[in-house]
Amino acid sequence: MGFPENFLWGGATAASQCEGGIWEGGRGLANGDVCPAGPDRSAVITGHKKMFEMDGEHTYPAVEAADMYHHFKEDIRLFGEMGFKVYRLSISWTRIFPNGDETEPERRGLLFYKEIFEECRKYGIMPLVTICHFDCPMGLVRAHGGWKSRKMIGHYLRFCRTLFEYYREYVTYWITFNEINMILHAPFLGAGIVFEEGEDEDKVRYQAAHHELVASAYAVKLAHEINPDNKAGCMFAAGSTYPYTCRPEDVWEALKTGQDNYFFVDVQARGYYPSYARKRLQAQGIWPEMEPEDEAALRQYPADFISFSYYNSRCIAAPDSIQEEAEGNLFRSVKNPYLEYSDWGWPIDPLGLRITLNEIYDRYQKPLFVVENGLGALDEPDEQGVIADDYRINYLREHIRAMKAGVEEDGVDLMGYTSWGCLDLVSASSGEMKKRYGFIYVDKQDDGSGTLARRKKKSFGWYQKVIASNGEDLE
Ligand code: BGP
Repeated sequence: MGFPENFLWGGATAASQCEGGIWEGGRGLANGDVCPAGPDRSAVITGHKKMFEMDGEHTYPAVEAADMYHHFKEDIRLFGEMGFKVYRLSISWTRIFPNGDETEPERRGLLFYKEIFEECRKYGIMPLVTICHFDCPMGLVRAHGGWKSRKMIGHYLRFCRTLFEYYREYVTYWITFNEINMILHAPFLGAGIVFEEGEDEDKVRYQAAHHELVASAYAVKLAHEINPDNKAGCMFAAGSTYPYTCRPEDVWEALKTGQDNYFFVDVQARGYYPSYARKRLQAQGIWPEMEPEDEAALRQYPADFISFSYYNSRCIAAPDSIQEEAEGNLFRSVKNPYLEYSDWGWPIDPLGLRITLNEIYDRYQKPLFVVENGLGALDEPDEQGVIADDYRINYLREHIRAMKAGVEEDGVDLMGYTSWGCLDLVSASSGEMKKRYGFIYVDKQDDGSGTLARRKKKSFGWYQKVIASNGEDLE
């Protein structure tokens, strides 16, 4: 009973949010580098303000981030001390192909990740690699407008092939794109897209989504060809959509919003565009342009597993019912009066994780992997430097309990759990360092000050016990 014996406990990060060192090792500029902190961030990440290089007026948190580029040995040692079985990380595309269109990879970038994987191996930690986590070479943004262009498929697959071949003996678990559905909500961050004046934004979004979906299918094919042991999964920002009331109009609106979210996984896991999407996109005149072989590729190479982030559920009301809006993971939703909210206004809903697990498993019947979950909070060290993050422990405990019930009582096939930002890093939505998720505190402040020293929070020892007991000891 409880979690399966080989359950994969661990933590997750993304290159652009933790590495820094953006001018080192021959690395090229990426979209995440030019997303500033502060009030302009939202317009930049949503593709409504063009920022192709850094200017003197803004600060750019990805430049140094948590400086994992120089601290990775210490960081992975700490992950090992916590007992991680798996570490989810992403590979910075521009460390391997600085401009995105080179034919030969950059050796220094390849060696950097090889060292990371060797370090993981020392502690018996299996890497789970996100090939593209909010990452697009600026060279390809300038040349092609990011994923607006079909040309991206070829560049992405060259990147995939390089990784699958070079890291063949280190990595067998891959995720093709992080939160692929985020292309609808943060198209510059997700896919290097900036809208031109007068462009039909939804048409652009769904065309770019189609390119990513086809690229993802071919990546699955390539992963299997290069190493039959490879497992390649899809990944989306999940969280069940609740109707605000039982009024049928609210239920209908919630169902439609849920479909918009499941659209990507419907294609990646089932292998075809669902009929609701076909009808709606055609009715709006934004059915994507396709090559004749695309639909066959989607069918032939579905994802091996479904991974997702879960931070909160969403609550949706019919447009004619005006309700207070809630924050939460770049999605708009209505404030759910039954839930508590985090320091950043995100709802906290552990049972929602169990509901979400059931919903996804019922829908696809494929192995699932929770690859992000956690609480972004203000952590203040006391005079002794102790960070007593009991609020984080409480959040994680309740979510792990809900997940356990999903496995034990509902029979969901769950491979593992990697909590988000196991080490403090830059927030994707706000660009802040002070929105912290980690078990490990990083002394880096929003004004750029700090020694970058690492310090264990109270949750560090707690998670260590959770892992050692395979999720039994949650106190
Ligand atoms: C997801 C992303 C992550 C991460 C997380 C937390 O959307 O995949 O990259 O950042 O959310 O969100 P935030 O950093 O905005 O608090």
